[in-house]
Amino acid sequence: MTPAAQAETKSRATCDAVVVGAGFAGLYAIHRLRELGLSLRGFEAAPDVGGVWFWNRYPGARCDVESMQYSYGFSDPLQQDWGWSERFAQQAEILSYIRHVAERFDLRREIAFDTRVEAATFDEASNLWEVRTDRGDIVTARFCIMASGPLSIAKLPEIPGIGSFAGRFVHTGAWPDAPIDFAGQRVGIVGTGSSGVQAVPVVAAQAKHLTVFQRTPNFVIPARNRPLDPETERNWKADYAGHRERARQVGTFYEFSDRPAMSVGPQEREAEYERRWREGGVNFVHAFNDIYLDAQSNETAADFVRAKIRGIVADPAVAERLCPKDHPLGAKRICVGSDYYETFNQANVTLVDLKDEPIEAVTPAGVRTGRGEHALDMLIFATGYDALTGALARIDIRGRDGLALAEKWDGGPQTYLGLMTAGFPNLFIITGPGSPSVLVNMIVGLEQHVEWIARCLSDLRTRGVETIEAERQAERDWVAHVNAEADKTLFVKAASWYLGANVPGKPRVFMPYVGGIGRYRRKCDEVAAAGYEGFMLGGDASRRTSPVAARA
Ligand code: N01
Repeated sequence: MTPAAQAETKSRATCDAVVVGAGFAGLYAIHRLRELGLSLRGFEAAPDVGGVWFWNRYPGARCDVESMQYSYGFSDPLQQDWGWSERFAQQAEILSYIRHVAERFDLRREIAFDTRVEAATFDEASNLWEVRTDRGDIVTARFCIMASGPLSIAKLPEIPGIGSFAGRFVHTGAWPDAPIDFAGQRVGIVGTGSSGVQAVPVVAAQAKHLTVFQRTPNFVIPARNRPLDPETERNWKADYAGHRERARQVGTFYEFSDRPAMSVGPQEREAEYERRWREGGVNFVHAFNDIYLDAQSNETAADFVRAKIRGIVADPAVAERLCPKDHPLGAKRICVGSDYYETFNQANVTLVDLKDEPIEAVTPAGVRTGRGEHALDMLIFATGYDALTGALARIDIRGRDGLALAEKWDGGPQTYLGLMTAGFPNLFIITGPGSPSVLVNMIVGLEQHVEWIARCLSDLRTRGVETIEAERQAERDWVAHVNAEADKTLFVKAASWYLGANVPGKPRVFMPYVGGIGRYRRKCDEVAAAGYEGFMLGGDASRRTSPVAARA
């Protein structure tokens, strides 16, 4: 607790469940758990709903999952009423959608905004969690639902002198509300992942000069964004239920191939890549079914993209610096952009290759690399997140025997099914490590988690059970399975944020589950159907007078 909060406890309350975070996951959790009749308290650090879509207001921010797929599937009237304007929705439109959902289902009612959860402590005598916030709230709850997001802790690079910069600096993941005018400005962007790739062309179109500081070039597939055509929308809406059902097995629909890349000749392979490149989007990486699995097959796709870069970028030296060569295509999250490579043909854009000239310091006047100072008025850090574990580590979460989650996960996250972690009863994690999470359409993933948790809490109530907790052996087996599945793929061949490689000192563990959401969903359902196999059920709810027990 902050000193101010320590001085005064603002409010004390008791409820069935605390929900941390009011992005897509937290809002759906509130909706679903409210339907069960549970009393709830939600906390959100931002002033409003939206999660990553609240904070990622940087220029060019849009989703790379098609808008007809990137929306909730739990309400047919909602999905029939809402209309998207583009193939890939912009951040502002997605945020409007989330706000619409919050209003339509009256979801803000239980949520305290501008309030950050600082600690959650499990009390073994009562089997209750005590949750504390930076505003001095203390809430006692049977269940804690962590919907704090896998990509919500923006990571500024650890560069000396960062605070000395005389101009303005911003992180793409914590973008200010008021628009920033780049006209006449010398702007620097550090980072060329999905966020940087989206921001570069938009900033370059306005700024006097843009300097892009690139440490690792990424593979960028053109989005080919366009207005959503009414026929596509009509077709989707005519069978939305069917589409959603199929999405539950695959996450996002792509044109999945059943052929390995080397099973066809070079001309046919090239034609297939070309067709998908023209169509745009992540569909490109599904041209063959072994792009993520086989190094030789992957190299054919990587070669295709590198040839495109060399064809688009006029200066051969710049083109070469933009060509990714140190990791397989897709092993770092594939980027989807609009005119990204074309932007480097503009006279007002400079690419700085940090492999040639590493950043030494940020100075009051700009960025100093091994080759001199780049003078700047404004600096944008598109440097990513402390992914998957960052938001949980920031909260002082203590389970049995006072064990801190951060301490338990010191060598890497350990979960059973990505949903719970042993020693922390009744604490659920939505789209955390050990679940498909960031590897699938996030909304499909979080709906599956929320629905599983809702079913679980309903079952516990029916049985008069007070606690559910992952068994240590089940957790060990699951972590081993998650690692074994990752090791079969090329994902582990890149120093990516999936592995925590972007955060100095973070253990290198491949965190999301690559086994596919259909398979994962079946496993979760089987576990529940078998009486929550691998979980320990404990306590007798009938002894208690908590709201949960009262209704049991
Ligand atoms: O972050 P990133 P992001 N000095 O971690 C560089 C989702 N997303 O915000 O690769 C210099 O991918 C770093 O370099 P390197 C999506 O899942 C989706 O772009 O570590 N550079 C890298 O280039 C995505 O994957 C959408 O060598 C430094 C960049 O900063 C995830 O969010 C849009 C550095 C960080 O890239 C994160 O994307 C946006 C340093 N000290 C985001 N530290 C869409 O739906 C880091 N970098 C389209």
